Amino acid sequence: MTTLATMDAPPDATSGSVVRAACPHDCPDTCALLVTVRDGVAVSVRGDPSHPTTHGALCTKVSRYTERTYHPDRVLQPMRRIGPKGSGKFASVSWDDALADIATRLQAIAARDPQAILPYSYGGTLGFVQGESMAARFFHKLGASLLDRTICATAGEAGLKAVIGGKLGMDVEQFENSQLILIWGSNSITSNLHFWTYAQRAKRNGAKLVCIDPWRNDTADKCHEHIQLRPGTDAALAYALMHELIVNDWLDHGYIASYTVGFEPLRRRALEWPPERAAEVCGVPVAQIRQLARDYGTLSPAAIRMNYGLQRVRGGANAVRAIACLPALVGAWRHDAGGLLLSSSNHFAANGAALERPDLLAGRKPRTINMVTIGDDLLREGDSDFGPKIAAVVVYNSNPLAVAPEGDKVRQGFSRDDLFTVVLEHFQTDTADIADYLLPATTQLEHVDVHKAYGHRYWMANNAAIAPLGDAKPNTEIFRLLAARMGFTEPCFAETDEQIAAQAIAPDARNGGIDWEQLKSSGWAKLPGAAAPFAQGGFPTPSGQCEFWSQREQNAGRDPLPEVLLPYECAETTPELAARYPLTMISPPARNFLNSSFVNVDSLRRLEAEPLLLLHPDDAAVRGIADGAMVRAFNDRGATLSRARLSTRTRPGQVVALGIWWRKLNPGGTNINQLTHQRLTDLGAGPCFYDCLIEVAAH
Ligand SMILES: Nc1nc2c(c(=O)[nH]1)N[C@H]1C(S)=C(S)[C@@H](COP(=O)(O)OP(=O)(O)OC[C@H]3O[C@@H](n4cnc5c(=O)[nH]c(N)nc54)[C@H](O)[C@@H]3O)O[C@H]1N2
Ligand SMILES: Nc1nc2c(c(=O)[nH]1)N[C@H]1C(S)=C(S)[C@@H](COP(=O)(O)OP(=O)(O)OC[C@H]3O[C@@H](n4cnc5c(=O)[nH]c(N)nc54)[C@H](O)[C@@H]3O)O[C@H]1N2
Ligand SMILES: [Mo]
Repeated sequence: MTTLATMDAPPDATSGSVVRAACPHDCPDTCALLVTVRDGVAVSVRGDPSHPTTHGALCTKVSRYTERTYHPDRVLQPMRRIGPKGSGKFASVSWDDALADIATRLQAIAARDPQAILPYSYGGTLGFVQGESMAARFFHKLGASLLDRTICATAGEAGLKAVIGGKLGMDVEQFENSQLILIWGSNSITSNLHFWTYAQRAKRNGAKLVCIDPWRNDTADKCHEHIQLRPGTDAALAYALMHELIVNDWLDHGYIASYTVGFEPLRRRALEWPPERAAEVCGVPVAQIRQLARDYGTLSPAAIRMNYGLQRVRGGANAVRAIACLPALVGAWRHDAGGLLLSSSNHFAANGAALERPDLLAGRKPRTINMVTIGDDLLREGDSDFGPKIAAVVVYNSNPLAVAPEGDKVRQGFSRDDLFTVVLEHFQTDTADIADYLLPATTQLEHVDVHKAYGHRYWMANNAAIAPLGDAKPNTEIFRLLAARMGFTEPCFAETDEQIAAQAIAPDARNGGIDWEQLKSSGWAKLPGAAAPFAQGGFPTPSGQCEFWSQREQNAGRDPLPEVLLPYECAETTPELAARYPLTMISPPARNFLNSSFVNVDSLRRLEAEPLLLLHPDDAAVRGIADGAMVRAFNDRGATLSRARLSTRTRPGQVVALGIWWRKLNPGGTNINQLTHQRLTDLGAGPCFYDCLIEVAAH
């Protein structure tokens, strides 16, 4: 049955009207917002107290959303470059002139080969309307190169898919009833705050909380136990847990027999991983692994909240595969409050084909560019293998100069004088600096959108609260106008944002009866469906079972069982590199930024102060680095400056750099991605941001 929020917007007669909105950011929480508008001005953004997973609370960043929207640095007019490439010097132009010139330039390139044009977009907004709707239609009709949007989650997705069939899992609202919660590769207080509320309730109910993470982050501080493993060793830990579950017979034989395939080969593989062996690989005490296995095997219901932090290494997908085997072994899926959650995305049925219209390709099969390797790909010449040299990039909802790996290559690529770059943005980011045209985009308060979530099960509506500021336009409108200039006459290019929003929610049993008209007034609506998705099996894998052993993986020439793969860069796999660059580096999110968004919001940047590098006191001592010193972090790919913070929150030999700073706001004009590489994960072709060797020296 569908639960619909039918409450009217709370009356707020004295202080203005209240508009129901949704947080657009790339975060599992997708909060329900109440925007108070007075005389056409948004005066406050609050969390909706009636929305169960938002429960009236917002993170610091989004509670300052009006500061971001009305920021004096907002780009509010179309701008054309006047200085040399990358100088960031622009003059304002009219929309007419900008659109006419952009259309002419793109048409000339398309006449040679449309695949020389590349869209580049990611998670600036996760809305279906301002994400890949009109934009995708535009690039499909054009026949532009396709973009593989891999920069965040595809390794984890591939890992989940192999074992449980997709991005499905526990309902976050059930975690409060768990007896054991493993928070695995996630700094929940930073990046999944509303889950943390449920974890705290569970803790108050007597649950044990364990954090599995290479550094003692804020979340680890508040858990009962912290397993401080080396990055990229999670699969070994998961196998050691399986070993203990097997030898102690903490197994749910009934669940295994009814709902899984491949237990025998998995058992044999797991028996190769006694805790002693994993302890060596992971760098954690044997006793801690044994205790964790005992807890997992004996406390019920047992829940795992994985997040994407653990899959940004070479073996990221296989680590997720190994962990995804655990709930079935102990029968945790039988319980509403047991099992695992990495992403809830596939609980929703979105109508991608209607939104993006791949049929506009009309039989053409453009090449696909992986967004992780944008640095190398922009620097590649055309050839029969690669296809045409990239001649134009249209960037929206992303800031590749700051977020893509091996930043110096990315900068060099975008600096090519023969590259035509259009950037749709709110601010003059690092990427905007290097554009030929910078086009002003609206923020979530100024446009319409509809959202699913990857951390809960509610469809969310975003009504526009205010009119666009200045000359800003929604992404959709910019592509609509460009399509008209290019002579695209299909009716889909004339659809309004409302019409697009109405198509996003597919008429599919998974969505119950939820539709856009209802959603607009209710703000949010929960998907139907049982809390425990796999209580009686029903995994959307080829066999319909939880696949410990995967025929599909074997057919693809890969290991049919989860594999333990150590990082590309570490003492074991690259000893010579490790001799020169002995420190492993991870660069997880800073609490008050969202990837590279909010870095320019002064009040939030003040909270983060400066780019910080956490260094263990032993590592600092041998390098003569004092707490608070400016340090240079470097490897063969480049160098960047940070402020050293000596801390036992990290382990010896490992540094933690909180990101992601804008290059131009980071001392020295580069950021942490100057050091990361472009190699891809085992499955899913994702990035390896946390698989990186560096050296640090006093500056
Ligand atoms: N405030 C804030 N919130 C965010 C974001 C943000 O930038 N800022 N980013 C958003 C985005 S894009 C995403 S994808 C989501 C998820 O965001 P995630 O990137 O998953 O972010 P974190 O929760 O910080 O999780 C990363 C954690 O994984 C740990 N880690 C690193 N390597 C390993 C490893 O090999 N094994 C294990 N076990 N742990 C490892 C890091 O130390 C860190 O504590 O959060 C979103 N929420
Ligand atoms: N070293 C390191 N690098 C990382 C990570 C890490 O942990 N470490 N995390 C990675 C992860 S998980 C991710 S998801 C990526 C994120 O990479 P991106 O998706 O590029 O995220 P942001 O840096 O937040 O940049 C989004 C941009 O979109 C703009 N924007 C927002 N809304 C709109 C809109 O409606 N229209 C237009 N035109 N623009 C809009 C914002 O102003 C912002 O500049 O970064 C990755 N990079
Ligand atoms: Mo992400």
